[in-house]
Amino acid sequence: MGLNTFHEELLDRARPVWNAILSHPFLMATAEGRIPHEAFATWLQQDYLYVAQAIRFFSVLAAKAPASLSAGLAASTNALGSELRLFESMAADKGISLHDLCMTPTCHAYTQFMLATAYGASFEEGFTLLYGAEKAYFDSWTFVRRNLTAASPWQAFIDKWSGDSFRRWIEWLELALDNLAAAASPSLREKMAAIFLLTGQYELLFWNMALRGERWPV
Ligand code: MP5
Repeated sequence: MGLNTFHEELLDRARPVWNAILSHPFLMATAEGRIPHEAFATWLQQDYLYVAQAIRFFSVLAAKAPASLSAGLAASTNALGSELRLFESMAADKGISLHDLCMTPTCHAYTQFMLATAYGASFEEGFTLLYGAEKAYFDSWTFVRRNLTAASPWQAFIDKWSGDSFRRWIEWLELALDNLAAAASPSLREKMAAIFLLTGQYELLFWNMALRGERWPV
């Protein structure tokens, strides 16, 4: 345990949440080519709204970052613009509308949590949220890629989040997070761990939301 890096310790503590993500029926059905169009469309629409808020989240983090991390964060903020274009071209290709979308409760809560953490908590906590969200996507889409039974209509998304350049970004985040944690007090490290667990829970809720077609009660 003493030999573990901080990000490994976080993943270890979040194992039940991660196991639930990596056995999620949304991901298995996507891998096996039997995800209902409606469920995937809901994910695509809601993630489009999520990424638009992620641009704000990244920008706030970049502004608060120590000099050693600000360029890396600023570059990835810029990359999110082309990510939105990918959602738009995939949506157009598959006949999914991106107009007049309304956030589901889970997308709303998750993005509010993201922005509140970036604005109100320490940089270290915001950065931990970023790592949790990105790592959850890397692991989720890598799971889909490994379990693919045939060519997927959603291949562009699978490639984006399971490919080499995204893996290098994850490694950059892990090294940076471990360095931040090494310089942090024990109480700050505990706050970072709490943020990481919440992020994992929201990632799980996001797949639930898409699969079940979550709606506001009224
Ligand atoms: C990501 C995402 C990955 N697009 N959506 C959710 C719900 N979690 C994580 O973030 P990014 O910035 O698209 O790589």
